[in-house]
Parts: sequence; C-alpha cells; structure tokens
Amino acid sequence: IADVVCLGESMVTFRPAQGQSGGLGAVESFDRGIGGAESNVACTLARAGHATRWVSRVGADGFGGHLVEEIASWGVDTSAVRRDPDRPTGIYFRTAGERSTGTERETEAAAATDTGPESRPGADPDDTPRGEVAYYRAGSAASAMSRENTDPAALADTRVLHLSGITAALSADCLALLRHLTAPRPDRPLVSFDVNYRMHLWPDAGTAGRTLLELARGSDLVFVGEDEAEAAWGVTGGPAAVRAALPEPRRLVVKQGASGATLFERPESADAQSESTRTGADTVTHQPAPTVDVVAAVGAGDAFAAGFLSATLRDLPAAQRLRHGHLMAAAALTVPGDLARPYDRETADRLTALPDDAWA
Ligand code: KDG
Repeated sequence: IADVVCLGESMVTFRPAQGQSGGLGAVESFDRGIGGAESNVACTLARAGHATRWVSRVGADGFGGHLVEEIASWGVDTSAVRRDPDRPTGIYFRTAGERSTGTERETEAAAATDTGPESRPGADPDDTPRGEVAYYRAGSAASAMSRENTDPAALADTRVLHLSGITAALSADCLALLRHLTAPRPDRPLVSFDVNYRMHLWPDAGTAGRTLLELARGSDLVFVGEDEAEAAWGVTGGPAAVRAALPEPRRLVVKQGASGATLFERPESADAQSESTRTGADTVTHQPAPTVDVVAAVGAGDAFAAGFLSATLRDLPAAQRLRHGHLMAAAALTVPGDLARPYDRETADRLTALPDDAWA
C-alpha cells in the first residue's frame, strides 16, 4: 500500500535560460524542467522517504517519456501512468518574474500560496512578481484522464489520495473523475485536496468557484491560500472566515503567505454537519513562516502540501505539521524551478523543533 497517491497533469516546462530576461516575447532561449502540481507533491514526498505513486497520462512523445523518467528518478512509482498515442504531452513556458525589491513580504505572500498570477483578480499575468505564463495543454494526454481509463486499484491502494483543483479544469472527463474520487465511499483513502485555482484554465470565475467549493467539501484535508479563497469564493476576513465558508473537511489549512498558515482540525468523531462543528469544535493552530530570500514562487504551495502530508503521515502534532509544510516551501522558494531537494528528515525534525523565537 502506498503512503500517498497523487493524480494530475504534469508538463514539461521552459523557463528563461540564465541571463535572459523580460517577457516571453523577449526571451530567446529556455531551460527545460518539469512541472505539475500533483507530481511536485509526489516527488517531494518520495524524496522525504514516503511510498508515493503518481497517476496520470502523458503523450507517446519524447516529452512524455522525459516526464515519466524524471518523476521516477525522484523515487515515485510511475507504473500507473499511461501513454496516449493520440494526444500530446502538455508543456508550458514561464518567465521568472521580478526578484523581491523592497516588497519582499508581498513577493513571499504570493509565493507561499502559490496560486499563480492568473488567480489574482484583475492582475495582468505579465506584470506580477510571478512572471508570465503560457500553457500549451488544451487537448493534452492528461486532459483525457477519465474514470474509464484510470486504474481504480492504483487510486485506492493508498493511505492518502492527493488531488488538486487544476485537474477539475482540464476537461469534463477529468472533472467527473474528481467528483467520483471526492464522493463518499466505504474504505475511501484520506482525500487531500489543494484548491490550486488557476483562473486561465476555467471558462469563468463563477464556474471555478462553485466547482472548487464542491470538490473541497467532499475532501478530508484541504489546502487553500487566503488570497485564493477570496479570488475563488469572495471570502474575506481571514482564516476563520474561510473556515466558516468551508466547514465540511475535517482538516483545513489556510495559507497566509509570509505571515504563515492556520490549521483548523476537528476531532475524528465530530460530525461535519452538526451545529456544534460549525460553531467551533475545531482546534485552531497557527504557525508563522520563516523568512526566505525568494528566487521563484513556483512549486512552493506543492512543497508545503508535501511537508504537511509527510508530517501528517508520521502523526506529528499540528504545529509540527505546519512547520514541515513551511520548511519544504522555503526550499522550493529558493530554487528557480518547481522542485527543490527537500531537507532530510533529521534536519527537518531538528529545524521544526526550534523554539518559537528561533523558528520565525
Ligand atoms: O504548482 C506549480 C504548478 O503551477 C506548475 O507546475 C504547473 O501544475 C501546474 C499548473 O497547472 O499550473
């Protein structure tokens, strides 16, 4: 049995080669990498010593082969990934964006929630600290994932199933698959859901908000950025307001950028629908994020989820789970690509046990 199974689309990614700057129109050469929110979580967890499987579809092209090989090289089981002879592997291009210049807290806030420039209402993706993003993924192999072509055993044989809102936006079949996986069923693994609102993938904000809320409601553990909750659901007023809008999941992590993250956790026995739950049966834990010199925000939210899940699998206390999330995110924030080698377990345990004043 796996510790964590992650389902979702991964893409070959291109970011400006060293010395190249400006928008996509100005960049002449790119470095190749890999990306994909859910496989980022899988890779980080595998490196952190957990038995991890990635379930997806890629094209029968060179990019598909490269993705599978790279993700497997992190120690992830890729045996349930299918090659689609009729559809290509998705790719995307991303500029680095600005490094923090006096607005470090803002940059970090954008980074830690990792919602992408496209999720900031009114923001021009060409003019944010996150840089410019161009997806080439419509009609990709992964967008053809469905209940029919996805191995149910590969998704069931795990302690945790990690999903994200990106998949819901890829196609009607992908959405049906997520609806099925987040529906109540006997023997369901713990379903972890990162809202990951990517505005450009959705037909309109209303559809996105409704669908993401429905899927989050069906999940056991939800990750959402404070800014994301505002963009997707119009919720303002901080973590407690987000919890009030989303009381169903037993655990809810609200990521607050540079100021940290808050976990709401209901005891296992409490009934999600009961009035007592809605009026405060939660244990609430906040942990600040350590300050880091941000190189690139991409992948930080995925790393946070991986750190939190790793500590959850190890039954660590709430504050430690949040700190493990922050620590993995800090590693991802300080590299240009999606994925950073995570801290080894001993170092992570030592750092997350620091006294409050030394931690952040
Ligand atoms: O979380 C990082 C992702 O945004 C990136 O790797 C690409 O999965 C991706 C997406 O769909 O935005």
